[in-house]
Amino acid sequence: MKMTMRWYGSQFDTVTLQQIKQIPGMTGVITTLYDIPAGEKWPLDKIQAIKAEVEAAGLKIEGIESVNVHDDIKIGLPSRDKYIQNYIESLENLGKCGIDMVCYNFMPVFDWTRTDLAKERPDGSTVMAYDQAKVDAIDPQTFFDTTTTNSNGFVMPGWEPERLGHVKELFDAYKDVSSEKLFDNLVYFLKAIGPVCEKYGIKMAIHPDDPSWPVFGLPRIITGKDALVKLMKAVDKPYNGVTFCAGSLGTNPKNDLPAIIRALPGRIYFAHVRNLHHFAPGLFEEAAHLSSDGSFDLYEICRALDEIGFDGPVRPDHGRMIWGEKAMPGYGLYDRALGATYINGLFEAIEKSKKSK
Ligand SMILES: [Mn+2]
Repeated sequence: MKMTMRWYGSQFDTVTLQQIKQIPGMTGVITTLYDIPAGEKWPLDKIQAIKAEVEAAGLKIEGIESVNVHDDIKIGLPSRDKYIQNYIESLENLGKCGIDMVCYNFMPVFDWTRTDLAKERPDGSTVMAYDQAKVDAIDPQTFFDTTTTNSNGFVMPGWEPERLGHVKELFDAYKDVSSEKLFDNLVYFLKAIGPVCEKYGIKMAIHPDDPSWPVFGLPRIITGKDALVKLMKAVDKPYNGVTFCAGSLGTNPKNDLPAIIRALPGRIYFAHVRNLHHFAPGLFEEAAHLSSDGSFDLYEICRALDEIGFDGPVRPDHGRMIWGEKAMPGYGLYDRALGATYINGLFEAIEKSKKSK
């Protein structure tokens, strides 16, 4: 396991590489070219520049989150081949820089969805929260507008104003895309990028849908164990893998998180380890990482990862907003640093208890 933090680049992130470097056990970052819209090519010189910047801070780029997939690819429009070609060239440039893990998702229109970006908890910290009743009560455009105006002035990942300024058109474009069709389009995409992944040893790690059920009537297909196993079989090659995200898969309390990990030996390339607190089905808030603060057993999650021999990057994923910090919701420094330290402790204990047996 390699402990990492997501970092959006010095232009966009409130957290610096120097701060990340000072978190005990932190060896790398997961980054992206945040200003390149989905569908465009990633220029080699820009990748080289961010790589040099990260390495100058004594860290390593352990992977990319994300190279976003253009909606035309998800919808399966004839223009998808042009966008897939761009994606292949982006992977080629990443491969040339020795970057070999790419997280992506296949969620239509919206990326991860929350109805509250700063819900106050009794201790004064704020967290992102989800309430299905609120989603059911509003239309997608209003939902998009509220989310973007409440994000502290930050553009959140997957919520680009240029793209989501056309929410209605996007929804229209998806109206004939069933779950089956979306899945077929994903397989088409994965097969097309296979050769470049194999050439550079790039591991594609799909991020599960968040929340793990259809939102606003849009299909969601990466929702649990069966879906992930089905996708691994549909393109049964090492380059086709998974980002295990506890927070996303765990939005559905029926998902047994350690069982999902054990069902994917050798195919998990990246792990997002965090906690949620469930109040009722479809009603939850993000919690501190500690098992006792939420609904998940983080020890069992880390133990399952260790058991399948997972050796990829882990990141603490979202954190609470604490100590008066102002940052992109979920992506402050303080609580993610606390989370990383806790996760490191769990892995150390698992490692040592195995040796003592
Ligand atoms: Mn995640």
